[in-house]
Amino acid sequence: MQKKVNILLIYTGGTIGMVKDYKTGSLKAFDFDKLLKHIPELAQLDCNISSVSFKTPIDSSNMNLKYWVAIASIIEENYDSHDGFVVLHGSDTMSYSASALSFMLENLTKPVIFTGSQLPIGDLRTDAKENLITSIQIASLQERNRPVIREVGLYFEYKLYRGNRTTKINAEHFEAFSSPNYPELAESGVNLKVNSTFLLDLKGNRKKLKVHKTMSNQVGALKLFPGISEPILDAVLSSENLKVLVIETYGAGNAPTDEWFIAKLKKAISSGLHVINITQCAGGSVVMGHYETSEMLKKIQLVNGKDITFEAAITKAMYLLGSGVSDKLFKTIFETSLRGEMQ
Ligand code: ASN
Repeated sequence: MQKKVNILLIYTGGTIGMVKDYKTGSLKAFDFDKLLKHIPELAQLDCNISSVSFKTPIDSSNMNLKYWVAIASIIEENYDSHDGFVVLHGSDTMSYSASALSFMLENLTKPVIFTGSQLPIGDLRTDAKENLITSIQIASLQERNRPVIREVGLYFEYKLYRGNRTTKINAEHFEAFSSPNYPELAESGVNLKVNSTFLLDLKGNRKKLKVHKTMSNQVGALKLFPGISEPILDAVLSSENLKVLVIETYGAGNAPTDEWFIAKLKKAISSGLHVINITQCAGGSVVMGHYETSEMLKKIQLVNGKDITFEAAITKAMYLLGSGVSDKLFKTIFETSLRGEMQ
């Protein structure tokens, strides 16, 4: 007989648990116990649910590295006693957090499902109930007494995605996320359909969970646009303590061929800055050398971000810097898929 699974809900904040401040009219986070009272349906689920909450729930625009460590630590402390984890999180930065946690939790063999909502749980037309209930069901899925999902996922509006492949694409629609370069892991319709072939498979890896709690914020980003000027590039490149710069280039990884642009990047790279080339297109991949406009970038050793999302690129860089990866190995490791975040 299958044992009842234990699910831990981790409440960090976000719209899902917000109420209107009638003085200002704006939404603010509120108490987690009140949130559970809004979903009596949880009692019908065939699993044991326990919960922990951030002392002060946050709007996810205030998310930072310290909070990521807090989430990772809660999962670490409860890893052996629980079969799955559901993280309730604001949607604004959920893709960053799901990406960050995917890197921080090495050798993960249990589900960590991020979810939230566009409307508060107390709202009549809320999307919160479906998102929360199905996330718990997904985290509870077992096959031969082991979890079906063994990675960090993000569930929103009937779809489960690989967390580090997602991006928030809409501030209004219930379908707020997309995973442009990787198929859905599961879809909720009349049946809960899991696309097993796309799940992360550790292939017999029996290593223990390793939680990485050192992340570095010595990371910056630059989005290219036609007419970008030298002082802008200078300002970014001369930022104090900058170790990694993520550049959002055009199309398949293309950039202006102006001499000053290439020369400044080249100089920065030879002084130890890691410059990562990702595309500002929602879908598709960087292919350096495909066009003349990316040949020089390849030559001066930009790191190839391939089809990684902006969110995963930033958090992977934070993780690699925090792990103390040597300058020599940074490029090779960044270009390798660690948690299914890139091709
Ligand atoms: N501002 C909210 C947050 O990210 C948005 C939401 O959850 N839908 O916390």
